[in-house]
Amino acid sequence: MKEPVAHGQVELWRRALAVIPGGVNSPVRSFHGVGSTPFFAARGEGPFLWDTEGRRYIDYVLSWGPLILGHAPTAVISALAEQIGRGTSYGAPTAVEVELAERIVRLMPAVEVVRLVNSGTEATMSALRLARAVTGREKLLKFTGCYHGHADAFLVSAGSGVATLGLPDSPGVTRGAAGDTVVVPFNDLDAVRDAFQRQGDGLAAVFVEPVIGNAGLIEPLDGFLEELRKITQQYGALLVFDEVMTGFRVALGGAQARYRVTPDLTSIGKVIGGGLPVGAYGGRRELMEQVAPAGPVYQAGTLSGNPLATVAGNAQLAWLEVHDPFARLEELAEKVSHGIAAAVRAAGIPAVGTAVGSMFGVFFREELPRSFEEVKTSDVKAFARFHRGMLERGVFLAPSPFEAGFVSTVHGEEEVATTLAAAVEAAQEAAQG
Ligand code: KE4
Repeated sequence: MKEPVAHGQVELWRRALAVIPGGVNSPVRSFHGVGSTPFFAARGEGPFLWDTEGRRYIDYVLSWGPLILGHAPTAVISALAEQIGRGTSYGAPTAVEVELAERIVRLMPAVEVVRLVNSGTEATMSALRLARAVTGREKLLKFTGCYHGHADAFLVSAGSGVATLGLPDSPGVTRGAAGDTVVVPFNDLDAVRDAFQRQGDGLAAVFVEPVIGNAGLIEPLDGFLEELRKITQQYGALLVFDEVMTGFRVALGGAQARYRVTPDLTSIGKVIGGGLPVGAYGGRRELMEQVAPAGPVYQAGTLSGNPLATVAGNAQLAWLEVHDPFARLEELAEKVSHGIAAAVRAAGIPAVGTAVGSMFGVFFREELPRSFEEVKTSDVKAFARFHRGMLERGVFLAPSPFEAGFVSTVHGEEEVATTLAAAVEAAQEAAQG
């Protein structure tokens, strides 16, 4: 493997490594998943990101999902500019957080009441506590390849950063925490039924990314989500859709609207904050009204519902609600994923592409994977070489074969053409090893 791409930012990288673990504030940003080192971002505008050396990249990471309107969209920036002069946080209720909650309730079919928090991790962690409280049970079932944030109970064969870093379960997660988590392969209903037959009366909830975005992009097989709904109802467990990534990304109302399956609880994040720190969990009224101070299940947060995150999220969701761009976004995501896969196959490397709404995946393997186990048979080394080649040609793909890609409303035909032209060259280079 060639030396990591220095991007002329070696000094910044040296300083970062001296004072931040691994030089980054979130592992997947380290480019460890592609055996390289990251560039340092300096500015974003529309579909583009610039590094501190002035190199421009067409950005398909988009802050790992939040920037569905692209970088610095007028709607979001003007809302923030108006708010910032009135202060950044009040520690008191605001009208704008009520407006954001009302919008989420209006748009997500399964959400009647919602609590805003500060990250997807907080959202899933709180949803799990609530599920355990209302069912009086302790265990949860999750799927390999699904990443639900870094709360202890979920860091058991998680996808995303953990899988990318090859840490099937993290040190520091206690036996007690991990022991309450049952993990089965995605799309494997026999394994789900078997888990419920063995310990159904102890299972509080099934957590699932309804479309996995943390193992590349894996769609549910026909009927999978519907069956999860039936099995959980049969055993009195809650069904929790982790829509932190799919929410307002695979459809205006998220996966629950796209697949018409109604979970009991939903965790969301990313898009609803317009790029500012945010998360939320919500669901059926009788469940959510168990959350303090309405009920006994404690959860809190200094900056939850923060006025900057809520004005940004409101502005972004309002734009989506008025324009509903999802049909066009899916066409764009299809073009990019299938075009990249075709370029890679033409260079002699097996590859296949897929898209769901504004999310896409490209796997360096013959067939579309139905589970994380299948994703792991991809040619990750060829992907790493391809990723570097694309970066050198000004295209920023997620620096891991276990992540999804994202398009925005401001990615146009020109950006797609540039991307696919770069893919032809980068694939031929990658094929030479
Ligand atoms: P955060 O705590 O990172 O806001 O959200 C955790 C989370 C929960 N659920 C799902 C489905 C998620 O995708 C995430 C976070 N996604 C990763 C991307 N694979 C965030 C990127 C990162 O970890 O830096």
